[in-house]
Amino acid sequence: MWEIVIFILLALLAAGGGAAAVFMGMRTAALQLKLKEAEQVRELMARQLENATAQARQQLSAASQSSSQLVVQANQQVQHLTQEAQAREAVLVEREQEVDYYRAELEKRPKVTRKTYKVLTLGMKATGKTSLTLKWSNPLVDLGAIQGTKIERYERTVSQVASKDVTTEHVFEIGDWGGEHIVDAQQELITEEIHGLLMVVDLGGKDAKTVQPERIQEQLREFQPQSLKYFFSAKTVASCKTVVLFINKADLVPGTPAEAEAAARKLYAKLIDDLKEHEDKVDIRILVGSASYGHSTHHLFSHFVEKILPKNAYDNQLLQRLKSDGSPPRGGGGGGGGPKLPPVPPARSH
Ligand SMILES: Nc1nc2c(ncn2[C@@H]2O[C@H](COP(=O)(O)OP(=O)(O)OP(=O)(O)O)[C@@H](O)[C@H]2O)c(=O)[nH]1
Ligand SMILES: [Mg+2]
Repeated sequence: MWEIVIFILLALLAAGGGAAAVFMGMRTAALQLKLKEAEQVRELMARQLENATAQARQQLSAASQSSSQLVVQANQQVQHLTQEAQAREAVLVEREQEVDYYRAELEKRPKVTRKTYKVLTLGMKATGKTSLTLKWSNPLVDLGAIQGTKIERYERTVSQVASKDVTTEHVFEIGDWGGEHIVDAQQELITEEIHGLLMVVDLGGKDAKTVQPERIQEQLREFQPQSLKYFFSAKTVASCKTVVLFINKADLVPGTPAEAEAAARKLYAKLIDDLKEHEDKVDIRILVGSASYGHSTHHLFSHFVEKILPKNAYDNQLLQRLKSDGSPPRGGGGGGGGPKLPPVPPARSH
């Protein structure tokens, strides 16, 4: 009986041992599987790590490459800018040298000063003041372009006289007042220092074809003795060297210039006499001519030069010019017994 029990027990033990062995075997297999899986995961992670490291290395090297490129570019730019600054500095130095050179040249030259002599032109509207002014102060002028004037100022350099270190430029400044502004012209006469006065009257209006006595009367009234005395105030005669009465539009009188002059002087005899009343205070000159034809106009320049310009202000060019113009008429002889006025329209040269 005991043997049976022992046998059974042994059998049970054997069976239990087998089962345990089976169990252990299964357990081992499961563990081996887990181990394999774990190894696979480890390998995967190792590969990923490797990839990530390689990528990071690549990025690092790219970054370091581009930063060194930037450094190179920056260096090049700095070099370029430095060269440019050097070039500019060289130009600047050159310019400074030029300035110094010209300054030194200027220092060597005599200084230029200006002496201005004022000539005032006045008269009633459309008597030909502007035509006349442009004729004697600048003969190359287109008279076709002239319109009514308020005030025009022209300058004409008359001469240049050089002394040791100063060149003096002598200049005529001509104020040409429009006929409608005769009061303003008188005002300037009173307030400014005037060296010459040019009174312009005419023998006919704007488009006159013959002498117009009523217009002449109007101008005689304008310049009656009461008004004339304003032109000869103490202030004016202190600086004014000459007063010229220019009787314009002599071309409206038929005949020779001598006949035209005689007729014009007769028509304006009253004004001429009234002006001569002041001859003791200032030089009075009467001229008869035509701004359109240039008759007697050149006498104005030589007359103003002779009366206004100091003798030490003449230069060679001016002397030549005066010589070719002929000396100004004495005692008011405009054309003398010269040829008849040319039957041609006014010059229109530029
Ligand atoms: N026949 C003739 N006409 C002249 C002469 N001089 C000027 N004129 C004419 O007269 C008109 C007036 O001439 P301007 O020179 O403008 O006269 P102005 O005195 O300056 O005129 P305002 O400035 O308006 O006072 C123009 O039509 C001229 O062509 C001249 O000698 N003979
Ligand atoms: Mg005018």
